[in-house]
Amino acid sequence: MSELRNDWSKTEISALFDLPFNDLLFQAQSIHRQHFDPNQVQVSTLLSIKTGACPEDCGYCSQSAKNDAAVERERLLPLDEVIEKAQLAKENGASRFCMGAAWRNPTDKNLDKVIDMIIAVKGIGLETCVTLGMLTNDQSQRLKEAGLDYYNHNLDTSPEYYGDIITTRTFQDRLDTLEYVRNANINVCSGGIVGMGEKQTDRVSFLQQLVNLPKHPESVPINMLVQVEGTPLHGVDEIEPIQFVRTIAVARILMPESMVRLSAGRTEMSDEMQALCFLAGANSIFYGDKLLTTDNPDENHDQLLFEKLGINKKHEFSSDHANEAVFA
Ligand code: SAM
Ligand code: DTB
Ligand code: SF4
Repeated sequence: MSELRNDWSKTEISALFDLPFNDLLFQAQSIHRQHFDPNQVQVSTLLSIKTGACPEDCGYCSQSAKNDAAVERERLLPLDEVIEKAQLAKENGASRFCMGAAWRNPTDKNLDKVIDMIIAVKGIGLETCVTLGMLTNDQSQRLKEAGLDYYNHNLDTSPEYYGDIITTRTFQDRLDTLEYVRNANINVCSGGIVGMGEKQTDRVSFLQQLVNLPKHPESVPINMLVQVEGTPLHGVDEIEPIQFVRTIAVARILMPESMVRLSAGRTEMSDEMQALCFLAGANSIFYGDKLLTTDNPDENHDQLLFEKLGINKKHEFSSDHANEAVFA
């Protein structure tokens, strides 16, 4: 079994990126097989519970009030609408329901409403994940008490490139929120975005930050930038597909027991590129035709891709149902 380390140097991580592609993929797939069923992929469905008009200035995001992207601004969704969407996600085979809000941070009043949603979605028999921006220690504890399974909060990029992408909150703010979530004993979902014009050294540094957290995040979303018109990053040089696959493989090698999620950007990827990502150790995706505001491949296409690749959907349950895998 590969050991879990939190002391990776940039030189070591760079050396992984620079391996011949076949050697890198062989190593990643070998490690993957020590910890996971190689033919199983976990699926989560996303819902934007509060869209647009966000005060933050994230350069990639369609929902920032500071960007000119044409997203329809919406208030916090009513509970019955969330329940309806969660039920549909469950019928379509999702095991986790992730709710995202375009907030810098939730107010305590808004948190009450999100807590009602978490309780209702858990009642349907789905795992819950929310991404609401920065949290305080107390808010993290309240989410834990409500039974939240995962909190998503991404580091997004390297500390060195971060200031080119976001100026309204610091990299340290993100680390602080992750610490509160970890202290509250909620599973951590944290990753970032590649294809934002960063260099390979930034991808090295970003993964170094994630792997050297006191504990590896249980879930690591690797997003490929979805270029949205009206955002500052629209038109940036795209990441070369093989470099993207390398990033997935390195994440898998560094964090052998974490779920590595092939997240945003799949609409722009060929089936062959996604197959390489699964070979490199990705074992989770977002399922359903929409991410938060942008398109995701439709469910029929994903179902067909899974059939072509012989992949089963993993039905993951909370810890009290651990190891209860059901093959579709
Ligand atoms: N507002 C909260 C926050 O930023 O912490 C939660 C929602 S935010 C949309 C969640 C994550 O989605 C971001 O941290 C970013 O990594 C990812 N994301 C947003 N827009 C994206 C895009 N255009 N392409 C790829 N990933 C994106
Ligand atoms: C994550 O890392 N990716 C998801 C989820 N966490 C919340 C969001 C992707 C958003 C893509 C752009 C959009 O649909 O607005
Ligand atoms: Fe707001 Fe989150 Fe988008 Fe940043 S990523 S602008 S915080 S919704």
